[in-house]
Amino acid sequence: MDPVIRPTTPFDGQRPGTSGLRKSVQTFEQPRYLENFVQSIIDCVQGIPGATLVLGGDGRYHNRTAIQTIVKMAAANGVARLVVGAGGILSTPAASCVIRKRKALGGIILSASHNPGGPDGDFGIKFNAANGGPAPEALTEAFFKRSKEIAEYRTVDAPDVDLDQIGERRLGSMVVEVIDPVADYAELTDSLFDIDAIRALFASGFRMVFDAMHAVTGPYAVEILEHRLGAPAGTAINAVPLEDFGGHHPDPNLAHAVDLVAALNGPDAPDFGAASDGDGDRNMILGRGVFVSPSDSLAVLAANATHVPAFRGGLTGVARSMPTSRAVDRVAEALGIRCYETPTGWKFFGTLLDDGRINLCGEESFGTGADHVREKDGLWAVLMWLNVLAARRLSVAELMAEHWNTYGRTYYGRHDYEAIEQAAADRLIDELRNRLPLLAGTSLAGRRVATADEFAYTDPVDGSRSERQGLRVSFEDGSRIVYRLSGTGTAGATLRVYFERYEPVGGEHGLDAPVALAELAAVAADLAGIQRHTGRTKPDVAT
Ligand code: G16
Repeated sequence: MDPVIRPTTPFDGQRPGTSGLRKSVQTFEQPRYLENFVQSIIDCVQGIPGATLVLGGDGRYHNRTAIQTIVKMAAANGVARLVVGAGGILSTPAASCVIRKRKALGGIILSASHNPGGPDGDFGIKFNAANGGPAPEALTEAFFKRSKEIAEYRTVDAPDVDLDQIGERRLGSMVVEVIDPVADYAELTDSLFDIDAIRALFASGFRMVFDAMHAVTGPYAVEILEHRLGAPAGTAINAVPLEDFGGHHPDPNLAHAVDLVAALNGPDAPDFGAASDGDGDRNMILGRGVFVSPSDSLAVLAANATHVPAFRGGLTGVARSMPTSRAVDRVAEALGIRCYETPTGWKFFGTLLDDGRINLCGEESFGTGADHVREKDGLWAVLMWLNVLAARRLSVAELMAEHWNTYGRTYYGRHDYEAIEQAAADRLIDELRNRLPLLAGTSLAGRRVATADEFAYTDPVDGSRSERQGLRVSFEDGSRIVYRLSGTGTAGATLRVYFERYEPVGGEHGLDAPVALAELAAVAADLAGIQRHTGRTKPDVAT
C-alpha cells in the first residue's frame, strides 16, 4: 500500500499549551487541522520509520474519527507497529504505562483532559516520549515551528481499521495491535500496592464511592476496585464512558463533582470518596465530611509513603508545582529529603523522575503521581490513599487531624476567572509584574510582604530554562498569593489566583478553607486590580 502525499497549508496558532494542543472540537474538525499537527509531530520526532508507537484517547467525541486518521498516517509514515487501546481507549496514565512496558518510541494521546466533551466541547492531542512522559518543551516548540511551515502530509487510502476486536491486523506493512486498555495498567498497579491489606479493608465493611464521571476511568475502576480488590459492585459510579461525559464537566473538584461531595457530606455517607477526570490523570479525595485539598493529599501521602510496598525503602525526594501549597515541603524537611519546586505542567517532573531525584510529586490542580509512569495518575492516587487507610486504620478525618497536628495546617484555595479577554489578562499581569519589585517590605491589609517575584526555573537535570512561570507574593506570616495565566483554556484567557495560609501546630485548624482565606482573597483581587482590568467582581470557579 503506497503512501499518498497530500498538499496542505498551515493553520494559525497550533502551539501546544501546558498539556498538548487543546482546542474546540469544531477547530479539530476543520479539514487537515489534525493531519497538519500529526505530520508536524512525525516530522520532528527522530526515528519514526520502523518504530513502535502507542495510540489511544479518553473516548470523547471525535476520538474514533481522529484515531482512524492517525492510524492511516502512521502507516504512511513507516511506523512498524502501532499499539492501540481497544475502541481507541487508553487513559493517559495507562498510555504512559504501555509506552514504557512496550519500550515504544513514544505515543500519541488524544484528550482534552478535564475539559467538557461532545460536538460543542473540546478535543486535544499530545505526544509522549519514550519515557512515557509528555514531550519536553523543546520538542513541543519544534512541533509548533513545523506546523507553521508544513506543506504536505502522508496518509494511505484504505478503509477504516477494526479497532474494537483485540488482536493484530495489518495496514500495509504496519502491524496494528489492538490491546485491552486496562490489562497492562491493572498488572502494574497490582505490583505497587498492598493488595491483601486493601482487600481486608473492604472485607471489613469499609465503604467507598468512586465517581468516574462518565469518563475514561470507569472500566479501570470496575476492574481494579471491584474485581481485584473486592469492593462491592456499584462502588464505581458513572462508570460507563460517554462521548460527551453525560453532558457534565469531567473535572473532579468541588465545583464539578457536586453529587459526590454531597454524598460524602450527607446522612449515611461512605468512608471514602474519590473521582477522576476525562482522561484519568486527575484525582479528588474525600472522606466522610472532609475534602482533602490536592496539596494536602500530596503531603499526607509523602508522610505515609512507607506504608505502601512501592515506597518501603523511603522517598528519594519529592516535587510540587510552584502554585501548589508548601505543605509537602514541611514533610520533606522532616524526612530530610529534597523538595523541588517546578513550573506548572507535568512534563517538568519527568527529568527529576528519570534521574531518580524524586519518586513522588503532585500539583494543586488535582494531580498526584510517582515514578511508576510519567503522567499524573488518578486511580493510582486513590489506591495510595486506600493503601494508607488500610495500613493506618484511621478515618480520613483522623488522618488529616494527625497530619495538621504534626506539621501545621496549610489552608489552600484557588480562584479562576475564565474566558477573559486575552489583552486584558496580559495587561493585568504586565502591570503587576512591574509592581513586584516595589512590594517587598510593604504591608497589605496588615500582612508584611517578605518577597515578591516572578518564578523562573532551571531544570537541574538538563539545564533547560523556563521563564515567566507565575507571579508570587510571599508574606512574613507564611501566607502566599500566586497569579498565573492558564495554559489549558480554549477560549480567551483564564486567570488563576492561588492562596495559601499557614497555621502552625497548635494554631487554628478547624476553619473552612474559604473562610480562612477570605481576607487573603480580597487582598489578591485588590492588588492585581482584577475588577478594573476584567470587569469581574467574583471568580467563575472557586476551589
Ligand atoms: C495539565 C497539566 C498539569 C497542569 C494543568 C493545569 O493538566 O498536565 O500539569 O497543572 O494542566 O494547567 P493550567 O493551570 O495551565 O490550566 P491536564 O489534567 O489538563 O492535562
